[in-house]
Formats: sequence, C-alpha cells, structure tokens
Amino acid sequence: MLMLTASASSSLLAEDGYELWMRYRTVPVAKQVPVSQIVCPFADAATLKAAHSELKLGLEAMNDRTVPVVSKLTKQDAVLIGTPLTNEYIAGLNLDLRPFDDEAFVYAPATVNGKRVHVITGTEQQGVLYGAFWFLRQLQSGKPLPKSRYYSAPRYKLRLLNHWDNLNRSVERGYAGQSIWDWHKLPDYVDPRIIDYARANASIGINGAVLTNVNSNAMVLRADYIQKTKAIADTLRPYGIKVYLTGRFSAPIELGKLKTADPLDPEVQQWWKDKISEVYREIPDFGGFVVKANSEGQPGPQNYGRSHAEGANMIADALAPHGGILMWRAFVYDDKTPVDRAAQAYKEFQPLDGQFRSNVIVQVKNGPIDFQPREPFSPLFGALQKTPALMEVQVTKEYLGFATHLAYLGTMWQEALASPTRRRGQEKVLDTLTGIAGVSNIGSDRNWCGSHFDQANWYALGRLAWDPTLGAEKVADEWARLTFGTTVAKPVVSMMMRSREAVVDYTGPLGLTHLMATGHHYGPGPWVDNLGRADWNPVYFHRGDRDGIGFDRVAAGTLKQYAPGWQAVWGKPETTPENLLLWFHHVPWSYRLSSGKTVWEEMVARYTHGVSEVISMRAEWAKLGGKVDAGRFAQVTEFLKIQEKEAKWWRDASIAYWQSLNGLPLPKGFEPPEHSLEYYKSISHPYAPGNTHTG
Ligand code: BDP
Repeated sequence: MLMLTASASSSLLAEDGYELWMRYRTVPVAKQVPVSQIVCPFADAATLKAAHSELKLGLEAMNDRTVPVVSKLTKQDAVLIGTPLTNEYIAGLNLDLRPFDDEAFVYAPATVNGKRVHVITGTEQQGVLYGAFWFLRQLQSGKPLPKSRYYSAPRYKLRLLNHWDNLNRSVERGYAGQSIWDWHKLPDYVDPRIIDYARANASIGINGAVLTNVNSNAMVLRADYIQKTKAIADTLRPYGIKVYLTGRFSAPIELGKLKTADPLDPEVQQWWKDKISEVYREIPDFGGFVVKANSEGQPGPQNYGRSHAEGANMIADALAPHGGILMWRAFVYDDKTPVDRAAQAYKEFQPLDGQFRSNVIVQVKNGPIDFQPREPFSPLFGALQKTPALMEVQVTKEYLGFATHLAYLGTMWQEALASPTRRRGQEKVLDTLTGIAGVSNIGSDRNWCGSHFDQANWYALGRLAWDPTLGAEKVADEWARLTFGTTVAKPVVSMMMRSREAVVDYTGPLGLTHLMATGHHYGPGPWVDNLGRADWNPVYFHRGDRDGIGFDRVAAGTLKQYAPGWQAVWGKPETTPENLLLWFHHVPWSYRLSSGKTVWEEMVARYTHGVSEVISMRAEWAKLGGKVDAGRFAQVTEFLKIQEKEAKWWRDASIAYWQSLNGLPLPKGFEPPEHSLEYYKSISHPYAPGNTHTG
C-alpha cells in the first residue's frame, strides 16, 4: 500500500499539500500521548488493516518512535482496535454496542490485564476505521482524549462525493487538473493515489463516490468499463466507500441498440434489469445510480411522455433486488422558458411525492436555482414528505471563483442546513435529509483541489454530512489545525469565516444571483442577454432597468412554494432580510434600507466591502509568513493577489453596468470603475477550465 511520507521534523520545509489534513507531524514530547503498540489480532481483515496501518503511520510520525502492530497485549499504553468479534480483549470488556449503527465508533480508555489501554471499537470494522481516524485527529489537533467512553455515529447514511468526471478525464466544472480516474489504464493499473483518496474520504466519513458526470455517457456501462469500475470499487472497499455511477437514460438505445428508452416498454425494462445484474455480478456492493434526466438536454422519461416518477421507478425496480438505490436529480427545467426558473424543481417534483419507489431518493440542490453564492434553501426540503431527499451542494467553486478565490463553503452549507423549514414545528432543513452529496473539487493536481484552501471544502463536506450540527466554525478550526497547524489556526479560521460573504459581496450583494459570464461562468456578465433561452441570461435573473432591480418572486408565485411562515417573512421587502432582498423583490433604486442608504448606495458599498475583505485577508495571511511552510505560503499569497484583482474586476464591471441602466452617480467617497463598461464586456476567456458541458 502506498503511504504518505510523513517527514518528522520538516514542518517548515516547503509542502505541496498532497497530504491534505492527514499531516502527521512530530508533537513536542511534553504533549505526546504515549502509545506503545497497536493490538489488532485480525490484522489482515481489509478494513482493520486500513485502520491499523493509518494508526501506525500517524502515531509513529507524531511520537517519533516505532509502534508495532501486534496480536497480544504486552505493554502499557497500547491501543486496542477491532470489533468485539475480532478482538478478544475488547470482547472481554463487555461494552454494550448493540444499539449502535454499523458505522458508529466508540472510544474508551480502559484497563485490561492491569494495563492502561485506549480502546477503539464498533459493531463493524467500518466503525473501527472511523474511530482510528478520529483518534489521530484528536492527537494531531492537540485536543485532549476523552476521560470516559466517547461515542460517535453519522447523522446520515449517505455521505457522498459526486464526481463530474468524464471518461476522457476532463472534469466538468473541475479546476484541479484531470480526473483522478485514469479510465484508459484501468483496470490493469490502478493509480496508488486512489488509496490516498480513499484514506482522505474515510478520515472524514465519506462513504460513497459517484464516479462519473451527471451529463453522462452510456459507455460506462459497457462490459469493459464495468471491469474498470470494479477495479476502483475493489480499491475503495476496505475504506467503506461504495461506488456509484451516473445512469444515462437513453443507454438502452445507445448501448443496447433498442429503438426506445421508454420506461414503460418491457424490452427497456429488461435491458436495465440485465445490465444492472451484470454490474452486480462484478461489484456485489455497487451503490446504485445518479440520474440527471430531462434537464439541460439530457434524455429522460419526458421524451416519451412519461413522468419523472415513471422513469425513476423503472431503474429503481431493476436496482431493488440487489439493494441498490437511485438518486434522481431534481435539477430540471423544461423546454419552455418558465415564469421563474427558481420554481421549476418544486413544480415538477412536489406533485410526484408519494409516487416514487422506496429506493428512490430525490437529489435536490441546496438552493432553488443553481449553486449560486447566496440563495435561500430549496422549497423542496420539507415539502417532500413521502420521498427521501438528499441535499446536493457544489464543493467545486464554479460560481465562487474557481480554484484561486478563497471561499470557505462551510458557512454557506450551514446556512441552508440550519434553516428552519417552518413546516413542522422545530424542523430544520437538516432534519428533512437522508444524506448529503457534494460535487467534487478533486482532480489530478498535486494538492488535489487546485488550491490549499479548497481542501477545506472537501473536509467540510464530510464532516457536515457526518454531523450537520457541528457548525462551520468548528469544522474550519479542525481543518486549520490539521492542515496548517495549531498555532496559526486562529487567523486561518478568521479568514475562512469571512470569505464566502466577501465573494457574495463582490459578485452579487443583496440577493442578486446568476450574474456570471457565459459558458465557463468565470467572471462577471450581468449584461448578458443574448443566450438561447431567456432563463440562461443574467438579465432574466436581475431584472434591472432604469427604475429598479430584483426579481419579484411574490408576483411570480414562487414564494408560495415555501411554508406560510416564510411567506410572511419574505412576502414584503420590509420584512425580508436584506441579504435576500433582490431575490424576492423588485424595488426602486431609491428604496431605503435599514442603514439609511438606498439600494443603489448599499450595493456600491457592499461591492466595495467585498474587495476590502479580500485586501484584509491578504494582510492577515501575510502575517503568517514564517509560520506556514514556504511552499503553501507562497501559493496562497499569489492566489489571494489574483482574488483581489478579480474581486475588483467583479465590482467595477458590475457597477459600470448598473450605472449604464440607472444613470445614477456613485455615492460620495467611492472610486469609479477603473475601465469603461465596453472594456469589461470585451473581456473573453475562451479556454477557462471546467467548461466541458455539452448538454
Ligand atoms: C450547472 C453546471 C453544469 C451542470 C449542471 C447540473 O454549470 O455544468 O451540468 O449545473 O448540475 O451549475 O446538472
């Protein structure tokens, strides 16, 4: 097995970020937790092996001494790992684990045969592995070990990464190089990096990976590709990570040479049954499919006059005998331009509630439009009462500055997760979910995510899917301690906690949305009005003109999709929180806000504030020189410089455009845009990364 090189005393040598948050560095002797041996009698069981290998790697590096893996307890300060069935010492302790979830773990300090030991156990090996990572995290981040039994279980069963990776290794909306799945060399060669990918995921509790793009390719279901997927599944299995694929609805035509993909056609149904059985013959624990149907040109049941439920149920029926699940995406919009695109998902899916098979899960983006820097939560959360829902968030920063902008997304996801639905008592969005799926930001770049800080978003996905009540700040603190070290955690967390709001401010304050340039979505394009469909154009979303700005979603009827409690809050501009004002209302430029400023004055102030936040993040980071290794320090420094330049670009281009509509002067004390609107409109980035969308 490939192991990361943990260099004991090199904390200030240039690092490249490959180790992610699993940087095991020597702890000062006075702060070390002594560990003499790892007692694991069933050392060859695959998942236990992953657990003891990780403990050995981490403990040896942190304590700078050898820690053998043994089957007999012979020394003080041993770590005992295993389930009661695989470790007799643990069985002897008679810990009652029966009610526990099979992924839960227990840590208990104990005395066995007169020796002080740390016990890491669970009913299943998977829990033991999670416990091992937790134990290392505690030591690495300088946190004390609990003095009595500690128990942790994941809140959700489904904690998934969705890779938007194509079979040619390009990654849709990927800013970190190529896909980590090297389909061409698979199955004969499996890049050892996949093991490190698995370790990283297991360390934060992610238990499933959808390998392929939602804009899918039927070929992944061809026999030779099933072998390739099997090779990945075999590699991820010891780490408790199941493999899923995206299912192309028209695969029976493209691969099976049938004339139709109509879900009610018996031949089509048989094709899916046979194909799915073939997959399960090779990969008995295959997780299932994600399907994007009748959305952005993808085929689906509506092509045959059938509903989303009829389409989903047909594939779900074929998966059911094997225990597979179907995640059917609610990100749909039909061919006609709607009154409000934000209303589409609810409009199509809410009426289908109750019509889906029990192994169908509707996968809903966190907001009603499309991963924008700020949106209210989707009205489908809480409205689907008979259908399980999965929240889909975008870890890759398509709309928040690609890899170069520092934007910690934990705060954004927390905002959605912690929102009350106002439908049933104290219910929050997080109470309505069966899982969380994150669109991956992982690629072949040495640092995995394209930037060091973007690793935090991968980390936060796993941690919040394990426990959505953890809080973004706590997660940021954990990540910062593990990734940059305990001494710099405070300033790093402070940068992270402000970062997303800074992006909101310099790209679209007060609830503005969908203002980016066409296709690649890099940089501002609020003026765009010439795309094939009205609801692809930023002008459709902001509705700005000479007199006012904002989308009146009360008049559009969209507000009615939310519970009456929200209708009361968001129904009037005066009661709507200002950060969503222009999302729900069209107001005159002269509309006054609580600050006493007009909407126009407030917008200019916020755009400007967004830029100054980046300037201040740069200053905060600059102070960490010498406290963070030179390699990562330099890259973050350069990226923050890019972010400042681009934040100013967003601000200036947006202000120039709004002025061209409203003809208003800039409020006193604010710098005018550096260039003319024509200049900003002329900027083009034909080769911006991640733009492989062909749908
Ligand atoms: C949009 C992306 C597009 C995806 C789509 C989706 O721009 O590349 O295919 O989401 O989620 O935000 O299906």
